[in-house]
Amino acid sequence: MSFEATEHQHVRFNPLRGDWVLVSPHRMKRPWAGQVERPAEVDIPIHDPTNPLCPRVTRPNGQVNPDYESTFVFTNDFPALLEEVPSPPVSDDPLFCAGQARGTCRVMCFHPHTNITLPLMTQKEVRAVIDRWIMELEDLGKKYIWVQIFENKGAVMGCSNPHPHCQIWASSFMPNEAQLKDTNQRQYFLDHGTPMLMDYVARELEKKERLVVTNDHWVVVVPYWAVWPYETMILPRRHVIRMTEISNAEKDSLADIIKRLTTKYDNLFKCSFPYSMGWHGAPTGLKLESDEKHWVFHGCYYPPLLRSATIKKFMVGYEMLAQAQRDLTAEQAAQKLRELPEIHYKLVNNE
Ligand code: H2U
Repeated sequence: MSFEATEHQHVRFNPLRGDWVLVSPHRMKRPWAGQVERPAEVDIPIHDPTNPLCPRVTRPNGQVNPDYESTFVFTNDFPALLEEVPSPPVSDDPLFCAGQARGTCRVMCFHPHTNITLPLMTQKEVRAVIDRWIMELEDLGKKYIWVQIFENKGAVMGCSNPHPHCQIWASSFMPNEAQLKDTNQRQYFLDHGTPMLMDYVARELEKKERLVVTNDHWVVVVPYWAVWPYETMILPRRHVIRMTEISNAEKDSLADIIKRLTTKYDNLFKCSFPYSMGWHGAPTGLKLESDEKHWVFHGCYYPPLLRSATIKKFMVGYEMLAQAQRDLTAEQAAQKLRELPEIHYKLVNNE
C-alpha cells in the first residue's frame, strides 16, 4: 500500500514554530454528536446606541465616541497592559521567574456601521483599515518591541461585540509566538541564507496544491503545517519585513486579497465566518535599528469551524496534552476554499 496524504495519518513540521501537527484525514468520516455552536447573530442593527463601539455613543467609562466616518482608534478601557506599573522583584530562582511587562492596548473600529464586516466593506474601506493599521504600527512601534494587531471575529472566538473592530496590544517584551517565529526564521536564514517565508511562498507558487487566492502582490495559502481546519496565511510576493514597508499598490492589493479571502470564508458555510487573525512582522522599538531580514511580514487566520456554521474544532484532549491534530488535509481545505465563489453569498441571494 502506498502513502496517500488524504487517507493515511502522518505528522507535518511547522518550521515557523518548530513543532509538529498530527494529520489524521481518515477521521473526517466519523459521526458527530457533540456540541453544536449557535449560528452567529443575524439581526445586527446598522447603529446601536447601547453599543460602546458605535459612533456618538457614550462608553461605560463616560467617554463619548466621535461621529467617526471611517476608522476610529481609542485606548482600551480595560487594558491587559498599562504603560507605567511597578516591576516585579528580580529573582534568580529558576522555578519562580517573573519579568517586567509594560505596554498599551488599543481598540480599532473598522467602520461606523455595526452590521458590516470586512468582506462586505468596499475595497476602499478595507484600504482605510490597512492605512490605519500602518499608522498605529508606526506610532506604537517607536516605543514597543512588539505590536500585535489581531481581530477576534464572532462570539465563538471570544469577540465581545458585533461591531467590526480589532485590537492592538503593544508590549515591552516579545510574546511567545513572536519569539518562536523570530528564533526559527533567524536560524533558517543562518542555515540557508534566504528568508524562510520567501522560500516557502516560492515553493507554494510552484506546487499550487495549497493556494487559496492570489493577486499581483499577495499569496494566500492553507499552510502545509496548518492546525485549524481552514487556517490560512497571507504572504507577500516581495520580501517585506514589516507592514509599514508596503507600497501603495501593495496596500490596495492587500485590501483586495483580504476582501476575497474573507468572502470565501463567509461563503464556505454561508455564515459570518468566525476567526482570530493577526499580523506578524519584524519586531519594532529597539529592533527598528537592527538587521531583521530573516523576517517576512505575513498574516495568519485561525478559524475554528470544521464542518458547518455550527460545528467547530475543539483544541482539547490530545491537543492540550500532546500536540495539535487535524482531520482534513491542508490540501483538501485549500481546494475547498479555492473553489468557492468570490462574490459574497449575501450579495448573490439578497439574503
Ligand atoms: P474583543 O471583541 O476582541 O473582545 O474587543 C473589544 C475590546 O473593546 C475589549 O478588549 C474593549 C474591551 O476591553 N472595550 C472598551 O475598551 N471599552 C468599552 O466600552 C467596551 C469594550
